[in-house]
Amino acid sequence: MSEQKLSSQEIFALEDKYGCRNYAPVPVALSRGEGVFVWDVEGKKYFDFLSAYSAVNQGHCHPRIVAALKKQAEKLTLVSRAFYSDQLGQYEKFMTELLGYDRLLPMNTGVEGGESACKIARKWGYEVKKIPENQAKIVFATGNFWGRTLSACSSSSDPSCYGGFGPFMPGFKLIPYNDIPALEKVLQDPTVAAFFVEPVQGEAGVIIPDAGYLRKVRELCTKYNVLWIDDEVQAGLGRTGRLLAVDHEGLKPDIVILGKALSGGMLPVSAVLTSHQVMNVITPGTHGSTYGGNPLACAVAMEAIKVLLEEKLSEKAAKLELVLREELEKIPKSMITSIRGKGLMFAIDVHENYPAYDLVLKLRDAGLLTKTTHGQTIRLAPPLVITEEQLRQGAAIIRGVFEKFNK
Ligand code: IF1
Repeated sequence: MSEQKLSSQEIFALEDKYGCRNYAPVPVALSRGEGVFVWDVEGKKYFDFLSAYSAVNQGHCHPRIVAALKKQAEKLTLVSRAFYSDQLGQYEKFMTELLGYDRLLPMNTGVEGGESACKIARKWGYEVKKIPENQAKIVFATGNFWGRTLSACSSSSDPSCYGGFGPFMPGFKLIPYNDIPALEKVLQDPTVAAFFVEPVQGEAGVIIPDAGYLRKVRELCTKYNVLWIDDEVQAGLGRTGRLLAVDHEGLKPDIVILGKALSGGMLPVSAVLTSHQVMNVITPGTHGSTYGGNPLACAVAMEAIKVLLEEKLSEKAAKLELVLREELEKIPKSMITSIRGKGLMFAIDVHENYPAYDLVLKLRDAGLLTKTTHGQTIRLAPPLVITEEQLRQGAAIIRGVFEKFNK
């Protein structure tokens, strides 16, 4: 079928007629991406300040990652784990040595990484911590978001995430985020196997915990023999200005989950990294995935990480944090109630007098794409390849839209 040139309106109508309405996208239909820019089907150019929720940290269609995708795609894409491939072992070695872990479980989506981490933690609880069978608990923090499966919904504190999807996974407990006394109390329950937490909460609106919180998480999980599961799917891989967000405090979780930018936005690739002792509770036949660890994913992920490292994108994000904060602070103070950010993972809370979604539409019209989360919060997360000049240009667009809106 020839590639039909559809208008934006035709695209909106097609999805509305034939698709599951599980999203209400910002009305813009994109057909091309390059670096920090995307273009709609009418040819209009935009700054991408969402980065596919931090999955394109390396920028859209990074040439090195596209080349790695093409090269591997013409050789071997998938053999399943019924057989070995020449890519998986190299990828596992590369990633475990880079991050200082013993073993890597390759999966596809971020939520599969989370599900796998929960399975591993439960089995470790029974076999190593000697928790009585079927009594293992996993503790989560309110405001968490780690995907859309029934387990992820079961751990959510957000009714819009879990409503209508019960009954829920047993053995999941919730405590407030950034609350050490609550954590210490719950970890004294000897049936707790793990504490599953984001180093910076993304969906909740870029909630940054107090300095030292994660260090106390590490100390308490060690003290009570509980596995610390660190969900770096969104905050990781350079987004907050370090390779892993926990690197800001030099900490080592027991289990790390990666996703999103692990493939530079090419295809779903996630990973769970941990020690021999923890990973070895998973034995042949106790976990798997058709596409998990496929040679295409491995080749792409290795190149995506090499790009992150060789282009020093974590360091760039750390440096540009100061620029973005400085620029955002020029927005009229009466319009914003809070600016939060680490690296290039920012969110601004808009005063209730100014509908944030209307501002998002004005930003789109002005050539910058982003989205709200939880009503009045606007996320700002450009690809980490953005230059200082481009960042200031994007921030000027944001400031201009706010100032015009305020008239
Ligand atoms: C949607 C949110 C962001 C994540 C963390 C695991 C996952 C995610 C910290 C699961 C996924 C995505 C999911 C996507 C939009 C986006 C999102 F708004 F939903 F919450 F980023 F904030 N851990 N987040 O943020 O990874 O299975 O999606 O690969 O569901 O709308 P996934």
